[in-house]
Amino acid sequence: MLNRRHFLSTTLLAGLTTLFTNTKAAADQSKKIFSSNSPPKPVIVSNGRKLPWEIVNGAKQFHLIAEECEQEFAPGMKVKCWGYNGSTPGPIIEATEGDRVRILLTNNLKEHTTVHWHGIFLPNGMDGVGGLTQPSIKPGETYAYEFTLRQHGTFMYHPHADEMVQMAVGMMGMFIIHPKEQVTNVDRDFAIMLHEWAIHPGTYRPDPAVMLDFNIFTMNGKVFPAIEPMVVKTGERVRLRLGNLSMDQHPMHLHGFAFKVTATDGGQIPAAGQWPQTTVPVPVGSTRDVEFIADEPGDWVFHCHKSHHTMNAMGHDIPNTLGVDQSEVSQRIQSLLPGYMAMGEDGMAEHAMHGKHMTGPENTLPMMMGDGPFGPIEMGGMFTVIKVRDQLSNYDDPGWYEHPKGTLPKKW
Ligand SMILES: [Cu+2]
Repeated sequence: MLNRRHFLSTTLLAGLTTLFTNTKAAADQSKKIFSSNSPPKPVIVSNGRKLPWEIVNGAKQFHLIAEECEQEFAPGMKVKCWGYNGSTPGPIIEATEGDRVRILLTNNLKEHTTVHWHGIFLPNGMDGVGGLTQPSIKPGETYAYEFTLRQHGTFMYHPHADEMVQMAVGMMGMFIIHPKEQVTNVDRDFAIMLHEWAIHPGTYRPDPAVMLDFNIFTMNGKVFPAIEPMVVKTGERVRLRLGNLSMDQHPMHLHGFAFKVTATDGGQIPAAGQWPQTTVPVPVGSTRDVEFIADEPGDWVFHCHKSHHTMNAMGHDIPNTLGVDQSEVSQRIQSLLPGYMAMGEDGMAEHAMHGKHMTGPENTLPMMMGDGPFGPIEMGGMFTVIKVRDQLSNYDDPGWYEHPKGTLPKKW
């Protein structure tokens, strides 16, 4: 017993020491414990794309194009954004520790830009800060960034020029660096960029002047139910890589499992420092990797726990009319303010389908949408489903979960 206790306290001490020394040492230590020879599996990008590369002069060469793009957040809503290579977020850059990478950035915007490699260790001149480490890249120009990847983890890219505007309208992407050897055996490795937007009902462009009052919340540039579900086989180890360059923290909550936070954009967290959680706050300007074993089949929800972030197209400056009979009032206000919509008398659910049976403004999604096997799900925005199944022949959407007999709540 004494020996065991001694062993435990030494292990704990070793863990804590590692936590506060440098991340490289921590990564080396965990490699010794978990090392396997299988190469890392490629990351999965629901609704997204990866940036292709080719070897040119001894480096993996990628080509990012900064440009305006039309992004469909969900059927019924197309937004004029700025992004990379035709989408926001831009395609994921995926590489391996030790790679020499060369990333060309062509600026097809009407104003200057740069690209900063968030969290990545590199020579100062490659850091992409307009005015400080390089001149801004003018419209029509192409610059080449080149460096060797010295770490692994989940990182991001975004402009460091007119940031307030360029990030508010969608210029961002994720940069995944795999370890040379797989550190833990992850079966399904999903990358999700979280973002929030101020798109006033009836308009087509995000408003970069808004600081707090966002009304559209996306995962990889889509809102629920246009977000593809994550499909997993029972027993598989799942990693979710979450990135956030929006103006708010997003507390991302998983149903059915507890996960451990295994890494941030600062590096890998040694086992002793990995907290079990069901909600991981993803702070502004950071990434979080979480891992869990999907050992219970079902349709499990993964969503932001700020309840306004699982709604679409919501105006937040509405009066509170819970408990108020307003059948006449709404009509009178609508004659002065077309498109006016008050909170419901008994709650918001009556607005779930406002795009369907009430006339909403043009290019504006219902606040809550998505039908499940039992009725409307009454969610939108930053909300998706992880579908865990015992039997899978491929990872296509398997449809809704069929609950075994006796595992549903009974009407009493
Ligand atoms: Cu959120």
